[in-house]
Amino acid sequence: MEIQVLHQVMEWNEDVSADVRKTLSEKKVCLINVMGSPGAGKTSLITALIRLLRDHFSIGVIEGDITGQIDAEKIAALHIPAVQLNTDGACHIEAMSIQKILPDFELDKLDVIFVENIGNLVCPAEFDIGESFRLTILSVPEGDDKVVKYPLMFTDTDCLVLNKCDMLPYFDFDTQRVAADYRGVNPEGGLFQVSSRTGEGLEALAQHLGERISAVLA
Ligand SMILES: Nc1nc2c(ncn2[C@@H]2O[C@H](COP(=O)(O)OP(=O)(O)OP(=O)(O)O)[C@@H](O)[C@H]2O)c(=O)[nH]1
Ligand SMILES: [Mg+2]
Ligand SMILES: [Zn+2]
Repeated sequence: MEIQVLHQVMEWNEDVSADVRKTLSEKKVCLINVMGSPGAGKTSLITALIRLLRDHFSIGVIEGDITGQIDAEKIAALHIPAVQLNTDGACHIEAMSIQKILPDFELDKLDVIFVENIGNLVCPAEFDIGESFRLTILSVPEGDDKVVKYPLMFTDTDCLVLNKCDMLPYFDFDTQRVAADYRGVNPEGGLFQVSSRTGEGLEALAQHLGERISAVLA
């Protein structure tokens, strides 16, 4: 399968997140910025959510990776429009790249674009890419102290998804501690416990996202 690969603009650029947001607002497309560590389950969760949401919304995906197109191939295999963004070493996605990629999608036909950010719990949170909302994934094997240690990723998000909950019996991971830490820094944010593997908790998350998407489309 032929995947379109674009490269991130590396020189410093002005913040174009407002332009991206304006374009998406005119076209009524909801951009969801999915962030989390390498291997937290970003692609797995996006894939699972596509299955639950595709009957209701027209979906596209931008896959951010330093190099390669493994994740975009997984999305394209579901017959979902996918563009691979290679940052060539940069550890986050910038709005400039999103602005460059948007013309590759038929925006008039799309309702949602998931952006899988670079696997990184730090600087993706510092960059507004013009998203409608942010989703942060923390997976059980990463440990339950991450909200305290990487605060920005949890304060500057709209929704925290605890993934790999099927692994809870095998790790010392205190979900109540994570919930309390998260509530302390982000009282308004959504919180969902899921397993992208077993499907546990995904219906509730899909329902929540569906409501958020519908609000953008209205
Ligand atoms: N047990 C379990 N494994 C999971 C779950 N979600 C994802 N995985 C596994 O975790 C590994 C990483 O998942 P990915 O979806 O590739 O993670 P990612 O965040 O997209 O990784 P990068 O794109 O490399 O940053 C894979 O082996 C998945 O099968 C889950 O809910 N439970
Ligand atoms: Mg991935
Ligand atoms: Zn970075």
